Amino acid sequence: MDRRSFIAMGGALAAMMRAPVLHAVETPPHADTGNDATQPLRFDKRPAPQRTFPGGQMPVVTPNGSTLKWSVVDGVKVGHLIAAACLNEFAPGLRAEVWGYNGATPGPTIEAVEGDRLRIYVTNRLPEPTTVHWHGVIVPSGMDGVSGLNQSPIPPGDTFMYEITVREPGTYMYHSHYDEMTQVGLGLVGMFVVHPKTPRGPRVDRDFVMMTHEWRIDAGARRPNPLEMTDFNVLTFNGKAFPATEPLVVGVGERVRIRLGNLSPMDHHPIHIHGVHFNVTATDGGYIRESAQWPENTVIVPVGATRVIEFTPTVAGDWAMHCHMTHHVMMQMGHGFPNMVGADTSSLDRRMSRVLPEYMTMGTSGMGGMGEMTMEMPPNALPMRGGSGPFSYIDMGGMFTVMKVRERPEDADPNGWYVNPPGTVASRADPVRMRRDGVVLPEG
Ligand SMILES: [Cu+2]
Repeated sequence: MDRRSFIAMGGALAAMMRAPVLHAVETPPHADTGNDATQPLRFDKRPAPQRTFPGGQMPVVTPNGSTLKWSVVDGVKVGHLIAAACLNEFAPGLRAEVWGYNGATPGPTIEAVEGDRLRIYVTNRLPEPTTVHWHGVIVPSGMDGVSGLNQSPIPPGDTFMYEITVREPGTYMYHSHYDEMTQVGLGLVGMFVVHPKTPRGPRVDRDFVMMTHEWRIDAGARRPNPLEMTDFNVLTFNGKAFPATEPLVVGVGERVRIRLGNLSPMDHHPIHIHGVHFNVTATDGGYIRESAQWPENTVIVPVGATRVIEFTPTVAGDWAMHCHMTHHVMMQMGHGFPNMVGADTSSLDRRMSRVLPEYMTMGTSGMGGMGEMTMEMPPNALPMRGGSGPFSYIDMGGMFTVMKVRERPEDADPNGWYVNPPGTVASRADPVRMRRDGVVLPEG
C-alpha cells in the first residue's frame, strides 16, 4: 500500500469513527438530580425496607437507580428492556449521552426468585444491532446472548424475546454482547439478582446493589469515548460520580449486604469501606461457605465479576466507601498534568503576572485544594471536583460515596451528617498537653 492510499484509508477510518449517532435521546427522570453545580445536592429519604421475598428476605436497593418492573402473565414474570441512547448526569455540571436500558446506566436491576420463569423482551433503539447476555446466570445455550454464537443480533428497531428459568440463586449481571467495546463501554450494563427460595446464611436487614464503571469524557464532550483503553477520567458507582452518589443509610447492629458488580471496560476496582470489617460471602459463581469466607477491609472486584460482602456496623458515623485506586476518586483533570509538586515557581509567577495579572502556577504544594478553586471551566466539565462535607470540602470525587451508620436509621436524613460525641473529633493539639506528653518538635 502506498502512502497516499494509506492516508486515504486513515481518513475514511477517521470519518467512520466520527460518524454521528442519529437517534432520539430519552432523558430518564432520575438521570437528572434536578440540581445544578451551584446548588447542594439533596437526596430523598427512602421508605423503610419491607421483607417481601420468601423467608423474609429484603428486596435489593440500587442507590441512584431502580429495579425492573414485572407483570405476571400465566405465572411468568414479564419484563421489558429498551436499549437506547440517553442522557446521564454523572454529577451536577457534567452530563453526557450514554447508551442505557430503560433510560439509565446501569439499567434497572433485575430481581427474581430461584425457580422463577422470566420472559424479558429486549427492544433495540440503538443505531446498530445489539443482544443481551445474562452474565453468570445458567440459561439454555440459545438464550445466552452472544451475538453470532447463540443468536442473531437484534437489528435496530426490532424486539427479541428471551425466556429463562432462574435455577441458581446469586448475584449476576446483564450486558450487551454485540460490539462489546462500544456498547458495554457506553453503559449497556445492569445487575441481576436471584434470591434463594430458602434464605441462606444470616438474614440481612439491608441489601444494596452497586455497579462500578469507568468512562473517558473529555471536558466539553457530548459523549464518552468508548475507544479509550487506559486513561479513564470519570469513575462511577451506579452511573454517578461523587457528590452525586446517593449515600447508604444503615443502622448500628444491622446486617448489611452489598452486591458489587464491575463491567468497567478495563479496570478492576479495590472497593474499600471505612468503619467496618466485612466478609466476602459470594461471587457470580455462587455462595462461599462460611468456613471459607475471608475477612477484609477492601475487596477487589475484577472486570466481569461480582463480589458480595456482608457486615454488621458497630460504630455510628459517616464512613467513606470508595475505590482505593487514587486516580479513581479524581475527575477529568486528575491526571495528565505536569508534576509541579515541590517546584519553586515564584520567579515564573512574577514574570507571568506582568502579562496575566491573575496568573498563579498550581500544584506546587500538592493538589488538595484544587477542587474548591473556582476556575473558568469549559461548559459540561468537572475538572476537579469533590463535594462539601461537615468539616470542609471533601476533595475526592468519582468512585466515592458515604455510608451513614446511625443508631436510628429510620429517622436519619440522608442529607445529614453524623453528630460526633464531644471529644471524639481530631483537632488542633494543645501545646500545654503536648509538653506534658513529652512531644517536642524537632528543629526546622
Ligand atoms: Cu477503581
